Amino acid sequence: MSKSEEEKSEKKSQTQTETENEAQAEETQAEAEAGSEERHERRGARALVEGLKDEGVETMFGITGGAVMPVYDELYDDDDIEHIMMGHEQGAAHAAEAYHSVSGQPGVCLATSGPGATNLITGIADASIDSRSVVAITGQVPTDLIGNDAFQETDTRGITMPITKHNYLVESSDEVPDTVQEAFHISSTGRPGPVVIDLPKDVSKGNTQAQKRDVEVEGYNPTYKGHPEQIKKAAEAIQDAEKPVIFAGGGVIMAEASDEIRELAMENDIPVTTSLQGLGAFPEDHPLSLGMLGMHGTGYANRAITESDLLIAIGTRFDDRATGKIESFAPRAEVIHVDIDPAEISKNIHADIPIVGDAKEVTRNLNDYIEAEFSSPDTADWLEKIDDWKAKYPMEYEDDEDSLKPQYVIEEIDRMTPDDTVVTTGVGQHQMWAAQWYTYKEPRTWVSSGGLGAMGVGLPMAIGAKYGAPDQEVVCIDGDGSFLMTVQELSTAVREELDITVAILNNYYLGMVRQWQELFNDERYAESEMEKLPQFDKIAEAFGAHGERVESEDEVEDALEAAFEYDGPSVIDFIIDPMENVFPMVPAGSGNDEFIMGKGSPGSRIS
Ligand SMILES: Cc1ncc(C[n+]2csc(CCOP(=O)(O)OP(=O)(O)O)c2C)c(N)n1
Repeated sequence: MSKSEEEKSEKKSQTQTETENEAQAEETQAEAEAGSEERHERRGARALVEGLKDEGVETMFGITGGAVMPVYDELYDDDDIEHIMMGHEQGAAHAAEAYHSVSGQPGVCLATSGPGATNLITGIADASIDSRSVVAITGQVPTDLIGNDAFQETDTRGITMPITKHNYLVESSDEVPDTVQEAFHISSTGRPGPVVIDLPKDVSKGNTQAQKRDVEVEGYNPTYKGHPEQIKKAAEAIQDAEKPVIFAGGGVIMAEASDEIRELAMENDIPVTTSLQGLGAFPEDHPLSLGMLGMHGTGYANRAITESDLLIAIGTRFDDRATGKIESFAPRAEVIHVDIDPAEISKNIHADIPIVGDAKEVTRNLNDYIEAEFSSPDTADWLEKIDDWKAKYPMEYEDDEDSLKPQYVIEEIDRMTPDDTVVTTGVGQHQMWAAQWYTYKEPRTWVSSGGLGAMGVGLPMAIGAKYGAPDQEVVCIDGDGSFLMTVQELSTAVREELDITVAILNNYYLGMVRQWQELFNDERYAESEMEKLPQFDKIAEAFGAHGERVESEDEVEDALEAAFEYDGPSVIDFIIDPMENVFPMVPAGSGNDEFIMGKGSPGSRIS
């Protein structure tokens, strides 16, 4: 053999060996993979729990039942996920919502088929309209019984279709890993929202070897970056404005954009108002804060909006409680609208400068543009005018000696709690007083049902909030009617030894309804009086919580101190003036410029 032939032959045998080695390696890997797949042969329910862990879930709220038992069976000896057994599935859904609101992480709730699933509905609808990331897992009857009116069967997918961002009926155990991954992805990205995973019992009991893959959801591609030309246009409009107002919605908080909003406001001397869900987006003790706008917003926020020439609306859907009569809302303003959900742009209020994108990213870019290429507007005269309105329409109430005023109780709670305290509420007058009289300074400190307005959310939300923010004080400011709707969750709080305080503003009325009846129905108090209410302090004690009843101002401080010091759930029943109303108020159907400051008050009408 010549030298070159020798070399060739050597090379050939080397290549052969390499190829053989590679083939063997591939075979070994394939065997290993097969082995690991075999090791990963598990029930659908196990695959679900593994998926939850992969998504970082540490806490979930729920109640067991027939169709979801395999999932609970998997949780039985799992140390990584803490499951909180609630008193009612509605409570589980609200707790999951609040968990997301305070922590920014998706909240997870779990229920059985049929009544378990339908009991989640209020919380799912609430999460949908208030844009909260909730993954609701429901058991379902076995696939071969679906459609047969089987025991505890409801069409969960059909029922939740209009109130979810997306929902799944999982048809085979092999689909479980991808479904979990997709569900969390869809729920927590873009505009947050609820996603339902409906899991038939045979699917959770059946075996699968399927592993999670990196899934891409076709057609789902939220836009985070705002269009640079639009952002430039916005920066220019801000520079030229004489009477600008920033309107921050809940989207600011969801997008963690509070710092950017503060910078935009403070660097350019622009006043800020918030929606109900935007409370905490901007510190309310700052001179540029106008507080909340809308039906029970401050007189000065509503006047400023009405006179403004540039409205910078960020992360808000222009709810009608915020806008009042659309034609009278910001009639003189050019509108910049930043929202991650393109469907919100020009839905209720026409946007002159629409920007689809993430509130944080867009506002940061906007700040950069203003700094680099534009200048700040001159708002000195505008701020002076606003100060005049602050003096003319102050937030005030009549503090008479004979009765306990709800506003006073809230001021005391405000004074006695740290800035990062989380406040949850039910729905009604107490909710509006809590919005008006507690000074929110930080994002993720206000949790309430804004869009759906669901009574009963306060206590379960306080429970969810405590898990989402375990080191923060949690206070639920509740109404007597709202508290009664989910009072059973006291058993959850006691069992879990949760350090939360419930302050009931008890007016022995469905107060907000009574207020409307007084003002607009000739004082015809149809079915709004709550005679013979149970004694809530005794109820608290019966559940094993700390309970107190307070009837006068001089007992307030001591009672609150005792509650905050008590290491576990406390309930204080504050017996308040039953005829107290929430003011200012924009009567339904009126423009925000038609607010009244009190009963019989002419209020403010801008000529
Ligand atoms: C689940 C539910 N049912 C009915 C209503 C209608 N509603 C709105 S406020 C309200 C009264 C609330 O009473 P309460 O909880 O005692 O609070 P208050 O207004 O007295 O502070 C009612 C019945 C609602 N918002 N939610």
